[in-house]
Amino acid sequence: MNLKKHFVLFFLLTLVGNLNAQNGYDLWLQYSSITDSQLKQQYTSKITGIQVKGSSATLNASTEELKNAWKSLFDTDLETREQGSNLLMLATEDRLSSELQTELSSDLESINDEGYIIKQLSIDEQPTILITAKSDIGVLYGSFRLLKEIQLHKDISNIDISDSPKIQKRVLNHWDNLDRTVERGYAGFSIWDWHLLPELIKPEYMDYARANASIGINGTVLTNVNANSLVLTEHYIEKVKALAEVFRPYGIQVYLTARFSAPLESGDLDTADPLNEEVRQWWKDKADEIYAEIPDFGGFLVKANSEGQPGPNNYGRSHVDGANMLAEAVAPHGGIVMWRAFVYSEDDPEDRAKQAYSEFVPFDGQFHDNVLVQVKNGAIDFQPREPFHPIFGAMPDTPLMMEFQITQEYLGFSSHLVFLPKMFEETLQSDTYVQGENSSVAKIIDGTLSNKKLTGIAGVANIGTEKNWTGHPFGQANWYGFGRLAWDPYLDSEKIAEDWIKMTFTNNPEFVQPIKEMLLDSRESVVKYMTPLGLHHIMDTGHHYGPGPWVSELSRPEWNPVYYHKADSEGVGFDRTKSGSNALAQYADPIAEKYSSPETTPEKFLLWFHHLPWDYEMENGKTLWFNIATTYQEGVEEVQDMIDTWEKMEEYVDQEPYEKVSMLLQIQLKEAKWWRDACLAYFQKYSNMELPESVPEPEHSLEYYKSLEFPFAPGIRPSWN
Ligand code: BDP
Repeated sequence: MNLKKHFVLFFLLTLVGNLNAQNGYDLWLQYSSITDSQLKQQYTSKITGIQVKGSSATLNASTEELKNAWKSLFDTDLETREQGSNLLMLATEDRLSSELQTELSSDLESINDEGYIIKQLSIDEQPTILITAKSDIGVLYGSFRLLKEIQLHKDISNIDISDSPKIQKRVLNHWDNLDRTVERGYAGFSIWDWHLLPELIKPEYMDYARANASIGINGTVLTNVNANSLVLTEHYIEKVKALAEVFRPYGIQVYLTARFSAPLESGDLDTADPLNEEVRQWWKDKADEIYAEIPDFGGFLVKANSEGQPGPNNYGRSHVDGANMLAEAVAPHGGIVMWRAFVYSEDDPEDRAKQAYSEFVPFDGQFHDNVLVQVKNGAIDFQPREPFHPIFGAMPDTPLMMEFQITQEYLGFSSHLVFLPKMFEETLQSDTYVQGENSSVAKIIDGTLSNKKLTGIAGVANIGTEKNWTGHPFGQANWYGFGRLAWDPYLDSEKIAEDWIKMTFTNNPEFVQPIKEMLLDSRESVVKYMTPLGLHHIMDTGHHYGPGPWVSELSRPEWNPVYYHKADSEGVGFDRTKSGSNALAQYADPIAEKYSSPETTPEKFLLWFHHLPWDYEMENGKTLWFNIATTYQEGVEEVQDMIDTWEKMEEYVDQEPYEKVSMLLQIQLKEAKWWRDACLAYFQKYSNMELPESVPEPEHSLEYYKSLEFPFAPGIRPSWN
C-alpha cells in the first residue's frame, strides 16, 4: 500500500473511532488513548506481546478485544508471540504446566467456574502476566478486567487479582416485542431486527455481547414478558439461533419468554392446562426442538396470571403446577425457568402490596430445583423508592431471583439523569432480619443465607436502537452498574460510579469528582421531586409519564394513583399497619415492630406505611405538609445544581454528549417543576394549608395539569401479546 493510501485509511479509522467516542456507541469500552508517557511506558513495557494457549471462539474474542484495545490505548500493535519476556499469557488452568498449577493452586481453588486470576509471574524465567481461569469465559472476563485496570490507569507492575461472580444467572430482560416496539423502552426500537434475521447479523449484536461480557452479564431474555407465542415457532427459533451464535463466544445464553397459552395458540391443542399430559408433552417437544438448534439455550422466563397474561390459574392450577411443568421440559437440557412473582388481581380487595407474598409464600419449597422465582425489588412496581419486597427472606426453601428495572419507566424515562445503582444498592443492602441481623437481601440473592445452589438476578434493559444504545448518555451507567452489581451485589455504588465515569469520559479528577457526586445524589433528587416521603405510584396512568395523583376513574382500583396516596382532608398516605392493611406483618421483626409507629418509621418510608394528618409533626418540628412541599422544592433545586455542575464540565467532554446532556437536564428541570407544581396543587386541595415561603406557587391551575394528555408518550404498551 502506498503511503498516501495508508494515510487516508489511518485518517478514516481515527475518524470512525472518534465518531464512535462522540456518539456514545463505544459505551464504557472507549479505550481512550493514554497520552501520559510514563503510564504508557509502564503498560507497554510490562506487556510487549500476547501468547494464547489453545484456541476457541472465546479465546479469539479475548485476543481480539485486547489487540483492538491496545491499538486504541497505545497506538501500537499487541503482537502474538510464542516466547519472550513480558508477555501477556492467556490460558485456562488445564493448559498450565503442572508446576504452575501447583504454584497457583490456592488461587485456583478460590475462584469458581467463571472466575479469573490475573497475576504477574515468572514463567520459564521470563516475567509474564498471566490471565487464567477454569473456563474460556473466565479468561475473557479476566481480559476485560485487565483492560479495565488500564482504563482506570491503575498500576499493574505487580498485578495480582482474582475474582469470581457471586451470582450465577446475570440476565438482562428485554421487554422487546416482535414488531420491534419496546414496552417501557425509551431508547428507540428493539435492537433485534427480527425481520432480517437470521441472515442479517448486525455489528451491534456483537458489540452488545462484548459490552455485556465486559461487565459479566451472562444471559439475555430476548422477548417481552407480555409474550407472543410466535417466537416459539420454527421460523423464529431459527432467528433466535442466529443471535445465540453471535453471543456464545461471549458467554451469553439466550432465553425466551414463554406465553403460557402457546400450546393453544399454536393450534396444536385445545388447552394449556399444565396437568394435561398432552400439554406437558407439547412443552417437552418444544424444548427439544429449541435445544436441537440452540444447545446452550438458557430456558424460559414466564409472566403468568398477571395483568391479563394467561397462566395455570386459568385451569384452576397453581403457579407451582405451571412452573414445574416447564421446568421438567427444560431440565434434561440443563435449562431453567424464571417464574415471575409479579402478581396482583383486580378482584382481590387485599392491598396490592401484599398479594404476591400471600400467593407465593405458601408455595415455598414446592418448586423444582431448576426454577427461580423472580421477584421485583419492591412489592408494588419499580417505584423511585420502595422498601424491599417482603418475599425476600420469606421463602427460604426457594431460590429467589432479583428483578430490577434498568429502563426508567417510573423515573423520568430516558430524559432524566438518575444513577440507579444507588437505588439497587439500597435494596440489596437492606437487612431483612429473617435470620437475625445481617440477613441482607444480597445474601438471599447470592444464595449464601440459606445455601442455595441456583442464584440469579435480572435487569429490565434500557437498550434500543439509539446510536448510544440508551438515549440518555448517563443511562449507560445504569446498564453498566446493573452488570457490576449482578457480579458482586455487595459492591459500593460509589465505586461503580467512579469506574464508569473514568472509562466513559476521562480520568481527570476535575471531572470525576463532581460528576460522581452528581450521580450519587441524582437518585434521591428524583425521589424528592416525584414521590417524597414514601409516596408512590402517583404517575399518570398508562404511559406513566409525569404526575397524575388525581387519576381515580380507571376500572382496576389498583391502577389509580388515589389508591396509593389516599389523600383526603384528614391526611395522606397508605396505612399498612395493623389498623390498615397490615402489610407490615409480612416483614420480620424488628422491621414490623419499628415501622408500626410513624415516630420510628424512617421518614423515607413514612407515607408508604402510614396515613398521617397534614399537620403531623415531623422530626424537624415542621408539619407533614410543610415537609412534603419543601422536599418537592429541594428536588427541583437539586436538578438546578446538576445543571450548574454540568455547565462547568464542557472542556472535559466531547461536544455531542455535552450538548445532549445539557438539553436533557433542561427537560429534567422543566419536568421536576411540573411534578412539584402539579402534585402540590393537587394535595393542597386536601391539606388546605399554605405553601411554605420557600416554595413557589404552582405555575398553572390544577385543572391545567389535569388536562394534559400524552397519547404518544414513548414506551407505552403497544399491545399485550
Ligand atoms: C409494569 C409495567 C408493564 C409491565 C409490568 C410487568 O407497566 O408494562 O408489563 O410491569 O413487569 O411496571 O410485567
